[in-house]
Amino acid sequence: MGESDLNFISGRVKPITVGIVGPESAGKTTILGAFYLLLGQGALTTGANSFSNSYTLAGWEAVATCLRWKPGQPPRFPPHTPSGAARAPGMLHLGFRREDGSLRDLLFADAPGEWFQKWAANEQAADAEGARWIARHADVSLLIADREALAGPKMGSARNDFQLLAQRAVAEARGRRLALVWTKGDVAVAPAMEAQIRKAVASVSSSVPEFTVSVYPRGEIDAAVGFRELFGWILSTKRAGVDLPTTESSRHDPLFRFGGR
Ligand SMILES: Nc1nc2c(ncn2[C@@H]2O[C@H](COP(=O)(O)OP(=O)(O)OP(=O)(O)O)[C@@H](O)[C@H]2O)c(=O)[nH]1
Ligand SMILES: [Mg+2]
Repeated sequence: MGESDLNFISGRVKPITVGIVGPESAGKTTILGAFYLLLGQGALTTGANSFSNSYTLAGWEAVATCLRWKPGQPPRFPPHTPSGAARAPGMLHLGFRREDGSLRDLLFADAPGEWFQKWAANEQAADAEGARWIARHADVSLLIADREALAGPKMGSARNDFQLLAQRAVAEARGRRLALVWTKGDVAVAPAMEAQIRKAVASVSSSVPEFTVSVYPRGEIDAAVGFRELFGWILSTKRAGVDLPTTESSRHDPLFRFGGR
């Protein structure tokens, strides 16, 4: 779904847009594929939010198909998300019906990590338009910390890149919801490194929630648990109400001040 298709959804009620912000190969598309597979099993949400509809089933199938077990073929990871010429990110839609009958639309932006790397280095970079769009429009941002990169041979530069991206994302979120999401939770990371990553996020706001996801079970913990917790938090997003001025507002209204002519 592209930017111009969004009218289908936003005509009804403004959807909640979720931006997944992280470098290349950080596991962003895998999160979306896992959400979709769990949705198909009825295991993503509870009865309080039941799946209603999606305008982008073909798109969801495209991200999740690699992760599925097929006869004679074990699951693979999704291919690298191409940056291509498109300037706005591809959007994936899910609609949920709540117990009170109301609908809630979610839009997930699956952007290539390259965009965010360019955006982190230079906010005004010409080829970071997609990252800027996400930062501007996301009601919820998932800031991705790739545990594999933070434990690998290039952990120092992965940490520096994260700090830069976190700074940019936190500044841009300006009060909107932001979570720190550790991907590849099956990979061990040095506690000192974990602390530095948390510090990079907490320097601006101390109440950033944290989630850990992995496609592999971790000990006793089922792999689905992390994805489900993350999705539950996303679904609990409420749109901030509009504060209309209440005090003596009628006095400022030209009609009441000057009367009709
Ligand atoms: N160990 C482990 N590796 C994972 C996990 N999830 C993803 N990976 C690895 O990370 C790679 C990249 O995952 P993607 O989901 O394609 O990453 P992405 O952030 O969408 O990457 P771009 O599209 O290039 O920006 C995969 O090919 C896997 O090798 C996980 O839960 N555990
Ligand atoms: Mg991707």
